[in-house]
Amino acid sequence: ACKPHTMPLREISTKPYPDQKFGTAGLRKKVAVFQQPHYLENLLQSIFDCVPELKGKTLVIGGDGRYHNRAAIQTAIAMAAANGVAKVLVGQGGIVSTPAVSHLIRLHAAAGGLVFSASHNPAGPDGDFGVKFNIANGGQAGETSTDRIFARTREIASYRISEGPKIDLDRRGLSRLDQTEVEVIDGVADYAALMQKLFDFELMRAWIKRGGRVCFDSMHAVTGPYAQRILVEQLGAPAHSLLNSQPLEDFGGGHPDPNLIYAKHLLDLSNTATSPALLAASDGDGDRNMILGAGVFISPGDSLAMLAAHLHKLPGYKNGIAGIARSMPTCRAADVVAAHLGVPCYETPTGWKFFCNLLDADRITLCGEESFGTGSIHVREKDGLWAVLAWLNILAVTGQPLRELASAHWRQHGRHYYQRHDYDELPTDKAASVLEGLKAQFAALPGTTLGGWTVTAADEFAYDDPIDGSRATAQGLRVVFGDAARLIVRLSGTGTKGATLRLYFERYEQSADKLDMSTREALNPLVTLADKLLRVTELTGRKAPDVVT
Ligand code: VG1
Ligand code: CO
Repeated sequence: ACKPHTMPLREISTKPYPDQKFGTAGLRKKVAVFQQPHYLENLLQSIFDCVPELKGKTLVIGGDGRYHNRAAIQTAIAMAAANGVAKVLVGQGGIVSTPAVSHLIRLHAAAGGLVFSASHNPAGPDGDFGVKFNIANGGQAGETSTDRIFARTREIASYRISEGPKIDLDRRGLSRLDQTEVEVIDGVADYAALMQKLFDFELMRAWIKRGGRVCFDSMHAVTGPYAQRILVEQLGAPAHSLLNSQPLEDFGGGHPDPNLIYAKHLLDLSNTATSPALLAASDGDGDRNMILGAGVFISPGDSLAMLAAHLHKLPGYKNGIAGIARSMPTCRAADVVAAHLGVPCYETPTGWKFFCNLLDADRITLCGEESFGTGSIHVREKDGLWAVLAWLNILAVTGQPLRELASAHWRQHGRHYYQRHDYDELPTDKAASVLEGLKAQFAALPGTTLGGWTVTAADEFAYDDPIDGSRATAQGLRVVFGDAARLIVRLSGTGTKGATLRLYFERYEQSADKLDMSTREALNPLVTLADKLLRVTELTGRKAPDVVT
């Protein structure tokens, strides 16, 4: 029976949930916020109201397995039924990675998808929860659409929800809720089939059989079942190649952020004599990746550039690449490869949704972000396991160790040293004062020489989408020293407590004697210069960044 549930108007006017605005990647809040009566319902009804295309069509639902995932999925299914969605596809156990949701939407011509995830943010009853809404192309809804949804959350007075029975999420198969067909599917199968089309599974299997070793850490988040199926069952890697592959509601108390801090054990392992040839980790919802080889860490910016240089060797990309895109703070290593290949390189604001128009228009084949996110035209989200398989395929096809591939790349194209410094949980006004302080110096900066580099531009990044003409403003501040270096400052759009200030440092070197510096040594002059320019300590009281990656 589908009875419209009417939320009393009084409740709306005293509690308009003023904070349901989407950030860089969906809406993220503490679990307790999502558990407030009608909070999730308010948001979901606003989505159904603003996206009438969902009526009579298919909706894909999945999540990263974190605490509250199952409850949220039941609510979403019941509301989809009451709002006239024809079919819901939901992953078994509620588990579907972000890139796999993107693929399922495209494969089944769904009108959209919901991903319940706050990515790497800590999980559990005291942790975070999140909602991402993806549209028919498989990518996250753009800002115009999410702003409309946000506005709607403040207007609605009621929502529709079915009062039928709960769906058994653990049993695969078809059932019905009111007029809606609900199918619980294997969240891995279609994704694994897609990977088989893109990569040379025969060659990778042979490489592993010959003794090529891989170590992949799922960090107790969503990629465990994917890695088990693909790396172990399909490619023949021994079971001990996988670490932490059981998805847990609290991610085992860990922080599934694949970087040198939270996956330091992989860095340590890569520096031992018995290191596997490829070491990798993925994040909470499976869209990011960290890549290491024996004795070498591949920075995300390098990974993007090197993938661009080798991609044509892989079956799914044998015709080469149409172009590359990187988010503005990502280092310019990809630009160098793009110029070498004679293809365009686009610079977009942070957040994967900005790549989707370029992918849809075939302007780019590959794109990436400094935050350990890489992906391609195969879906409309970044894809952690895809990047790991791409690298595995490159190792198998070139027969060269990762370390040698990296040095050869730097010798040919030069090296971009890169680091990000995060200051977490700052009072919002203090974080803003750092940005304002830098902005105030913009007019005076060009032409001045600082730390041996001359400023060629200082501005606030804005992006005009070349496909739909939309403009995104206030996307971060940048101080550019020609090709030699860049300093970038922006505020995070994914944090749930206070403001997170991110500082990005980039330095480019081409001469042979400067290709093997430590990142720290290479960037030290830039960090010193930033201290003077930004006065972070003076303005925020913080002596050092909380996280350096
Ligand atoms: C961060 C990263 C950004 C990434 C976003 C979502 O955003 O910097 O590159 O796209 O997280 O990734 P911000 O606004 O906090 O800097 V994920 O894996 O958390 O969905
Ligand atoms: Co993620």
